[in-house]
Amino acid sequence: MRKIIHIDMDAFFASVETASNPSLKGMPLIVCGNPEGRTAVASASYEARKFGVKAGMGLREALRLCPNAVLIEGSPRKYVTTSVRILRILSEYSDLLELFSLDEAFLDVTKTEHLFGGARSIALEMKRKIREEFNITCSIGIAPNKLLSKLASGFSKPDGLSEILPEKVLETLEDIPVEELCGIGEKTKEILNKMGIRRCGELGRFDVKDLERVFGKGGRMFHDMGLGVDKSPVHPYYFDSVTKSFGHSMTLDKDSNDMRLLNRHLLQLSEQVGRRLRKDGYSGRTVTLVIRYENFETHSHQKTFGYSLDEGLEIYNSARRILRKVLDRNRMVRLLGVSVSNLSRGEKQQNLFGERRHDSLNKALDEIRDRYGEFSVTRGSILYTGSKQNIVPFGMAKQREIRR
Ligand code: DCP
Ligand code: CA
Repeated sequence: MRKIIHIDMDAFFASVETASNPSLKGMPLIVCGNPEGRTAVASASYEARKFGVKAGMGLREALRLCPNAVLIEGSPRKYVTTSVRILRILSEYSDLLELFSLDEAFLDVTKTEHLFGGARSIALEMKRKIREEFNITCSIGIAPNKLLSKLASGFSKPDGLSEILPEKVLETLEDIPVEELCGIGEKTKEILNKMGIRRCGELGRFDVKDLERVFGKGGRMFHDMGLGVDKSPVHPYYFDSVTKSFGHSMTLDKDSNDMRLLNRHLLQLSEQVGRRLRKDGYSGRTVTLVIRYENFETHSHQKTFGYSLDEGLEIYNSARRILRKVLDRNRMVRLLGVSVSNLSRGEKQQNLFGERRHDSLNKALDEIRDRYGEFSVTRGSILYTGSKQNIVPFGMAKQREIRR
């Protein structure tokens, strides 16, 4: 039986702001993008939530509900720094640490909990350290898998700590509305409700075949979810892989500089690389193109993405762009090679609607690093992919506090 911890920072952006300016403590606080533009609520303090203010809500509506709210234009860099520092604390308790979004992480402590007096002690210690170091609170769930630990962390927010014991799983799930499970979004909920399924208990007892008829492969996953079954592993962020890259190269039948022909070969190579990556359960962020000219002079060029690739077409698109940029068209090409490196391992599972699961950590952090000033948080589901919530863009302007 595994022991998984899910940790979720309470009102994360708002808490970080309050921690850096304690005079805000106890006030209804809204962190948003540029308050003078069209923006939405990114994070609302619990005091603001009492008035009905929620993340994703337009600022105008939020202010109608809570006219006295203090507005703060968010500073993404501050949240990323805090997030990374918090991660460091969490990583003291297990190597199996997965950042699920900027302020949520899973920790598999199955093999390490005994070193710290059990998962509960770990949770309490993490809470204490985060409070002492950052003056912010978090909510923690402990359970035999990710699905249930994420559910449990929401049981008594803010500053909560809840555990779902293996023998209590079904009892706990029985009356919980299906949409509280991570991965059951609005659309799925509606379809399930129409089928007469409102609670997890009902979902777990529903005929799998009927669910499969409606949801295809997803049917079984939903059924499992209703029973609290989730085998997905905690994907560690830093995957120290022995395999460093996957690549293919080919010597052309005849040296050529015909772009159409070269692209055709690139597509074929990219498809091969993608297939091998997927077969071995890898994806990678760096695409490298190797060009050898007729005189054996060999060049390699690469591009690194903020997310992982494992599909031929994506790899091809990137390789083709590199080729277009770097190819010396006055020379004949003898060999082409495509490889993908910067690998991480983990199932890239399809969601119901065929969307891809992007590594939320990489995405969140890289997007901010690459284009500071724009910030988006993608919330994934554990098993499939997440749908994008409202994106709150932050301007480049310095953090301002607007008192109204
Ligand atoms: N976020 C955002 N835009 C959204 C939702 C969230 O920019 N539409 C950002 C701001 C949040 C952070 O992501 O502080 C974490 O999102 P959560 O949904 O976990 O919200 P909070 O941490 O603010 O609150 P909670 O205490 O409910 O976890
Ligand atoms: Ca949170």
